[in-house]
Amino acid sequence: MKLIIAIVHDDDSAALTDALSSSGFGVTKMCSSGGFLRSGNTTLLCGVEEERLEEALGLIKDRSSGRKQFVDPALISPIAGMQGATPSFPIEVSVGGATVFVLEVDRFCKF
Ligand code: 2BA
Repeated sequence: MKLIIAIVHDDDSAALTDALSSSGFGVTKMCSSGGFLRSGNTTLLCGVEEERLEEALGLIKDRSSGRKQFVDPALISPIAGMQGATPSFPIEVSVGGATVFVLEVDRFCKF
């Protein structure tokens, strides 16, 4: 078994959760925040049998859209190499589609 950890945009999370659930995947949705933008995103946990891993990843890929956001540099974490020189104008940041980790599961039980 594999555990998919997928960090997605809040706006994609409902459709993605519905798609995974209606395809028979168990999914847990957690509220999270990015360390860079410090704004909300959604982290999904999805335990899948190995033979359905690509199917689940395909659903996540198809329903996670990349976005460009303008952010106030004062509200984000310092950008490497720009310490002391924070721009005073909004900067454009590309976010997502989905940031995905796939982990091996040692053991899965429900008590
Ligand atoms: P954030 O950390 O808020 O990052 C949002 C977006 O800001 C990132 O999009 C990236 O395009 C940009 N960004 C991040 N750090 C940056 C930096 N030091 N300088 C310039 N731009 C930077 P994504 O890469 O698509 O990441 C979306 C979210 O996925 C992240 O939100 C974070 O919550 C999560 N994430 C990304 N990589 C991760 C990792 N290696 N481990 C854990 N979580 C990760």
